[in-house]
Amino acid sequence: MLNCNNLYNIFEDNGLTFFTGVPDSTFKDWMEFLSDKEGLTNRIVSIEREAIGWAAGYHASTGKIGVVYMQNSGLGNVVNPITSLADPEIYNLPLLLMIGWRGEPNKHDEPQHKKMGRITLPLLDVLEIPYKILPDNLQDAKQIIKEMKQIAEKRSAPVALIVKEGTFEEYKSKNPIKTNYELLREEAIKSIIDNLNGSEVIVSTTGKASRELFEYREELKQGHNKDFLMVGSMGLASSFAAEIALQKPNKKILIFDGDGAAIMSAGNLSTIGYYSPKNLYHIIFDNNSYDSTGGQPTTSSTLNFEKMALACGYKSAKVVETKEDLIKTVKNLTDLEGPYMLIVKTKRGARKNLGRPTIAPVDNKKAFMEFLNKA
Ligand SMILES: Cc1ncc(C[n+]2csc(CCOP(=O)(O)OP(=O)(O)O)c2C)c(N)n1
Repeated sequence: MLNCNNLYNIFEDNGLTFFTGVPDSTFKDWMEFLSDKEGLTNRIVSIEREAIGWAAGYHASTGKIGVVYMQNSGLGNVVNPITSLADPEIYNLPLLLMIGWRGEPNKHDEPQHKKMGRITLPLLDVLEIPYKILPDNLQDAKQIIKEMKQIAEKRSAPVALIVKEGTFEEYKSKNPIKTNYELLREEAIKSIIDNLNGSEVIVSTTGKASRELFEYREELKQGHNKDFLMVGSMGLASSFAAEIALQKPNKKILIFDGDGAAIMSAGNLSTIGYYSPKNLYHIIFDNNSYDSTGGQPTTSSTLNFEKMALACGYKSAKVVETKEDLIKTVKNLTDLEGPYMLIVKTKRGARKNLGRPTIAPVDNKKAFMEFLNKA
């Protein structure tokens, strides 16, 4: 395993002190280290493709190479800017991609990572991006990082380091960011479920929100057919739910979203406002962080979701910070005209023993469609 400080020294020796990207649990410790370390720049952004723009801007203004980190699920999001901005046939911009390898073949991982895990290296081949796996010992890592940096420089084009799970030694931030709200996301989810009438459809976002919803339904023995657990495709819960709301005007459709996922698909708030489904209730659990990948900050602390929703054409929006206020609001939530946004301020964090959905995504979809299409 690599000690984060020692690894950073290698980056620094190679002039690599600018980092940007969307977090991944593969480099949770590395991200905590970057947040503590002085003398570097770390821009945590809202979607991977945006990070290519930040790193390209960094190169244009300094002549130096930026490091762009992402989970391999974000690789699809960067294909366009890689081929149309950084590519040697276009602007010829050097970048060092650091890609977390979820779903590595022959290792156990969640269903949504399997395909991308299998095609990560072939996809880099197709994109004509030279890559190496980041070794987990310092001596080899030093050699590979130097080599990849030189290739990026020589070709003035993107190169990639593939990061396997378990590459980094544990690192705990000395200044963890605090969110001083009453509720945890899981408590908020439970309060909402307890105060709905039970006929509502719920589309829940990527990460721990879906896992918590699944476990609570298990505990209550309610089945899962009214819930669509969007385990991958971060940010798409809102568009998926909005179309269902338009197609099924007699059903009440709720979105359980994260602040990170909502910001990742911020454009969709405007699309929702434009098509304006009256039966859509967009609930955002705003913990100011990408909690599911280790609690790295999102930009929600300087963003006003309520104003954003109204500016995008939602009928109304409200922020709640306490359990009491949440329960009061949920009791008659679906009597209101949508699209409606409810922002629930929550603390970071989740239970250590939180499980994962035990139903296959395709079975979840089948049961969900049966429920939706019942008269
Ligand atoms: C395209 C893409 N990039 C990154 C990830 C990794 N990822 C999974 S969950 C998550 C954090 C989600 O944050 P948020 O929506 O705020 O919800 P929270 O975890 O805080 O409940 C991230 C970054 C992903 N699944 N897909």
